Amino acid sequence: MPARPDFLKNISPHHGEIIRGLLSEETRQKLVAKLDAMPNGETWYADIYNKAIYGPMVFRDEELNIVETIEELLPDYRILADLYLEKTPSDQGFPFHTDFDSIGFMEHPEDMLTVWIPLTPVQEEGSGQLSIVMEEGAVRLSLIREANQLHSLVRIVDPSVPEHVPFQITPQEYDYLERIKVTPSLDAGDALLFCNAFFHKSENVHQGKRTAYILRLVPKDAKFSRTRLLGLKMLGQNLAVVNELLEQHYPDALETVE
Ligand SMILES: O=C(O)CCC(=O)C(=O)O
Ligand SMILES: [Fe+2]
Repeated sequence: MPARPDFLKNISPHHGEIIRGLLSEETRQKLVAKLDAMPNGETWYADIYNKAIYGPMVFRDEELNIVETIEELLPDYRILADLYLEKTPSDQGFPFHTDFDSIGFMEHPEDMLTVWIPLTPVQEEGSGQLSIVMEEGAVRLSLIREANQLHSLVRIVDPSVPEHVPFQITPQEYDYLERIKVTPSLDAGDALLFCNAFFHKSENVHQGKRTAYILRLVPKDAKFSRTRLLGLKMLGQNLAVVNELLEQHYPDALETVE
């Protein structure tokens, strides 16, 4: 992994970090047993993954010790949500994207940090690794998309804001992302930290299935946007977390929409 340049550190200090052996073999087995026993989710994620559970909230399970593990690793952060994705050769997964259904509500979306933990090894082509971008050109491009999407969310709540042309990635830009992407090799239970406001991509699986448990972290002092939380609520996105944040930070806003 190349050294993180200052511009990247200043926007997202942990982007691209790899933690070896974050989850012990024992924890991983317990986690897999719990996720296996849970039914497939019902959100649109389940259309592009073999199994996708949006917010199984298993990190709250004391026996897994995940909250303490993260507290030790990143004491300035707390876990907001989790996600489980099972990918097989017939599942397309995500091409280069950023995650605005998860982070559109942050005052600073780049503050949200993902801890991506493969539960099967992802060490070669065809194993379903996760690729991220680290170059300033690509990160700036993702921030253009961020501004564009946050503007659209504001428009949901206030239609008097004029529409802006949608963000579209050109074939040249896509080729550029492919050329400069970084694809770490990880063992089961290792973790890749990345900023999900920056482009990332799910690589192909050639055989069997790749499983990943994903944590969304926010700084303990993170600020959330009332308008954009309401926008996501109106869109019906990520409702478990959005409703919880509205109740905690803007209970008055709930009276207006319900
Ligand atoms: O694991 C995957 O296939 C995609 C994960 C992803 O896009 C994310 O965690 O934001
Ligand atoms: Fe993503």
